[in-house]
Amino acid sequence: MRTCDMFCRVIDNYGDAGVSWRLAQMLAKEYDWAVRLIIDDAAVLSAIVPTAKAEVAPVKAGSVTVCDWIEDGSDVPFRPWDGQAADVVIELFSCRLPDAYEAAIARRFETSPCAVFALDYLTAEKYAEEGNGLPSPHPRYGYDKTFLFPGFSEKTCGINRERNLQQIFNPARKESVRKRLFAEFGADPEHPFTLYFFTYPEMPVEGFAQCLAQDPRPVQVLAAPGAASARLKRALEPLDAPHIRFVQASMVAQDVFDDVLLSCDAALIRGEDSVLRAQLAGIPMIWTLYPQQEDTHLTKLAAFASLYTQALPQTARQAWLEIEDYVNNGPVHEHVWKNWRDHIEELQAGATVWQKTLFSLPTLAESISKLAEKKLKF
Ligand code: TRH
Repeated sequence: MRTCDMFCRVIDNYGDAGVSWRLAQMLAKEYDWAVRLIIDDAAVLSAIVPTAKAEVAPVKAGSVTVCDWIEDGSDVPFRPWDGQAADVVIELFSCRLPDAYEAAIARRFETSPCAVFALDYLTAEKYAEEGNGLPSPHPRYGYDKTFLFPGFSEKTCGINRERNLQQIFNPARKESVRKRLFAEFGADPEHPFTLYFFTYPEMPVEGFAQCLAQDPRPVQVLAAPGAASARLKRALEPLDAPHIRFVQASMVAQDVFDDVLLSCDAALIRGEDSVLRAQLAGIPMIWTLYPQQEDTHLTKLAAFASLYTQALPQTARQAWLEIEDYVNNGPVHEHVWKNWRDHIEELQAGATVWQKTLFSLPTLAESISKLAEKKLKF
């Protein structure tokens, strides 16, 4: 039985917990590893995976135990801990491992190998290919930590997706799932165009409400909980736009989230994990990126755009790029939504091509397990 300890600090929102949980699940279920997810804010994880609660429990092959991260200064980074490092250790998103745990890794290396990884965010930028698999010696103990960069090519460690994803996003499930879920939300399952809306408050939400109002085609907005959705609702109220139906969705468990995406015709979606799920669902999507200082998110967007739009005809490509610029960068452009919808069929065809590309990439769990086995041989 392989043991694996994953460490995650929640910076904000749900993404860090969401990505960690998915990966932990895949390593446990697809590779039969005994995984401990040590997280500093288990409450955030519980919000999207209600069954995932921190517990002091022994680890089991094929399952994930969630543990509270006990802050530095303690000799015990989580409980129960026997003072040993696991076979595989994953430090997520530069969270820095606890001192006591690093010392345990160094002790383990004296007698047997340990596979230590630092997992970064998903990106289409070149550095993901260049940096993936590179080792970095620990400044104090000298053992190697290997960088893992998820990305959209074979040279990266791939994407965080299940092996059996085609079953989850099976179009044959769409109609029944949609009927059931939309009834729960009070949405119309027969509506010709439903947009799932899950974005950051930094987005120009009021301007987007105007864009929706200016295009007379009916749209049902299924809005995720959050400040941006509340603002969209307020902004739509005074507009005389009976063709827009606003429906508030509740927070759903991560597996139901996939079904929500499968049920919708398109998504305006944020972050890392959610946007990847929308792509895997094969629906046209507009991506609002996690805003970063010095606008580095725009560089990230440009790298992604160069891949994602490859299968699109020029005019559809332009429409997608313009709406992306609008939602992430905010220049006033009242026709972006209308132009984007004008190209919805081409955008849908492009989304299907891209979905196939994603299904052909290595999965993150597969890359980690292969690399780990190599490292553990020496
Ligand atoms: O929530 P996010 O914006 O979070 C992250 C973090 O802020 C992180 O620090 C940052 O670096 C990263 O964004 C880019 O976005 P994300 O990644 O899309 O995560 C949301 C998770 O929440 C995802 O796993 C899906 C899940 N979710 C549900 O399970 N149910 C829901 O109803 C909703 C709305 C989301």
